[in-house]
This record gives sequence, structure tokens and C-alpha cells, in this order.
Amino acid sequence: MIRRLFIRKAAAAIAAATFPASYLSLSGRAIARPRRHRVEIEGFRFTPDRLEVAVGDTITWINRDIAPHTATATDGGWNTGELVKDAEASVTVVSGMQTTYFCAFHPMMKARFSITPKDQ
Ligand SMILES: [Cu+2]
Repeated sequence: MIRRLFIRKAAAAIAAATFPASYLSLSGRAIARPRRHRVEIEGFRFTPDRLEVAVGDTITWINRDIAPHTATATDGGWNTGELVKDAEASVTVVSGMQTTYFCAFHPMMKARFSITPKDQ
């Protein structure tokens, strides 16, 4: 007696290769995830005093001086409020926000950042 083995070919479920398109722009370049930037306030200076950021990034200022400081937009549009020693505050970068800032207590303390356009 001949046993015949019938092997039924299982229908191969072909999973569509769903690439996470949300990580790609139309040009195929990766979109940077939001980054966190840190500015130390020490010796009555913002360090660094120039930053390149993108919309959605966060900038955190931390005061290392005994004197209180702020990071206050030149147009008053955003403000960390008073930062005592070792206090920190963060601002999220939004399109069109003021990019020059100073310390409200020591207006000679000035710094800036520039917002690079996001590829999306
Ligand atoms: Cu200050």
C-alpha cells in the first residue's frame, strides 16, 4: 500500500512590509526627533550663548550662580521666571518664537538661538 502524502501548501501570509513612514519625510530623509538642549547660567553668562534648535526641541536653562537669573525673551513672549541657584526651567521651541533673550535682572546678559527649519 502506498501512502500518499498530500502536502497542502499553506497560503503564505505575506505581511506587507509596513515601514514606519512617520519617521521619513517625503524626500526620504529621516526626521529628527525632538532634542533637548541645555544652557548653563554661570558667572553671569549663558553658556552656550548660541544654539541651533528645531521646532519641537526643548531648551532647559539651569542657574549655577548664587544670584538669581532668568531667561526672558526680548519681546517678552516667553520667560523662565526667576531661577534661583540650581533651579532650572524649560521652554519648548515653537515656530516664530522670539530667539533672542536676556536676563531680566541683569539685562547685559544676552544670548540667542536660531531655529532651523524641520524637514517634513
Ligand atoms: Cu541674571
